[in-house]
Amino acid sequence: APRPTPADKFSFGLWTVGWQARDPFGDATRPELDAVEAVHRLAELGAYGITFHDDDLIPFGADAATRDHHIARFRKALDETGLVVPMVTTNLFTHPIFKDGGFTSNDRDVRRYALRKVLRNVDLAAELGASTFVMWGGREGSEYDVAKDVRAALDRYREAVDLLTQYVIDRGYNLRFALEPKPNEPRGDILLPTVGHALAFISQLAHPEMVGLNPEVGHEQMAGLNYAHGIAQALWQGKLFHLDLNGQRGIKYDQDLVFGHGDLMNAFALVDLLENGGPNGGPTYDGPRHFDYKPSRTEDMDGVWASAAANMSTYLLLKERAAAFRADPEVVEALAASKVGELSTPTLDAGEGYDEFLADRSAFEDVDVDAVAARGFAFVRLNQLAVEHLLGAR
Ligand code: 3MF
Ligand code: MG
Ligand code: MG
Ligand code: MG
Repeated sequence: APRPTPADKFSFGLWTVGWQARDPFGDATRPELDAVEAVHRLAELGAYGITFHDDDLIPFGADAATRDHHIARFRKALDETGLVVPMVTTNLFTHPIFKDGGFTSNDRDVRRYALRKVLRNVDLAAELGASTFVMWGGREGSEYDVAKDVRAALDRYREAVDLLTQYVIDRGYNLRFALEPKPNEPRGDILLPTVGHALAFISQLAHPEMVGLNPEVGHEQMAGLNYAHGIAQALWQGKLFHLDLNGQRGIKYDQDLVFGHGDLMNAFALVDLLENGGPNGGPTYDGPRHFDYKPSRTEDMDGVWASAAANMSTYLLLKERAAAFRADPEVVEALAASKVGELSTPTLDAGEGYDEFLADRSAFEDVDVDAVAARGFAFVRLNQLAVEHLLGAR
């Protein structure tokens, strides 16, 4: 497999390789991982960045001296390795105070506390040079429809995000926010459950240009949705600020498997989209290729590092396979036969208004509907070529 280098822009959450594999039914299966060791090991594996929640680095409730100590050690490790911090995020889900949410808790004291926790962490993000601040509202939701006024919750969510964007503007920070949708878990239902909901929410904000998305593979797939489609729409709307790559097998709990260890065909389409701009070579994504996965509970520490490496090598293999797919003359011919490029041709002629369009008999009156309906699109042949490239058979 190809060896990753910092130029590939792979980054990992500190909470991913650091996960001790505690789950709702079982205790930790692995020891604590020191943040400094995580930085060194990830750098050795060829990553370029590391991301974290405030509480991953600094224990919740630590005093100022302890906080400074943890930040200083972490900074030193970054300096020693050249690893960067492209993104920072806040934990508003672990501590019991957030059991009914942070920005949208029914309890106003909790909302004020949550917002202060985030503001403090926004300062740290700017200090460490991050350009993206991710917000996953994992506890912003409910189990009981009668207990949550969703419209009021969205007002409070907007109020919080508007305060944060104004703060960043006034401080002159080079920071944008990225909302991370998720349909459920740990709440029965979470607000902003999908890419589409989050995009619609952003349109209601005071500074929509400063807020985009951090879509996660598994989160969209938990809702039965097509991740590559969601990413394509986020790119189309200029809202793909960051992403969480991992693997998920179907509509079930959030599995956080290694990237590609779920829907591999969709991962192939995704990498083709990010790297080549998709079928017709549209805009690509040049931000971090960020992994938010969990080394499975069955793994020891060797397994943790093997799984971290697996994320990157799967991505690079898919990138190679996607390039080979694009370069294959048979694929070029199959794409044309399937009229994939024709979708980029505007439906109306240049300068054509509805008067000219209505006068064009060839568009309607003279159409041989049965003949047009009989044309096949040959999509299956095209997809089989993708499968063959993916399997290394071409
Ligand atoms: C939960 C997640 C989160 C977010 C993280 C970043 C713990 O399902 O995906 O990871 O990615 O909070 O903001
Ligand atoms: Mg997740
Ligand atoms: Mg997940
Ligand atoms: Mg995530």
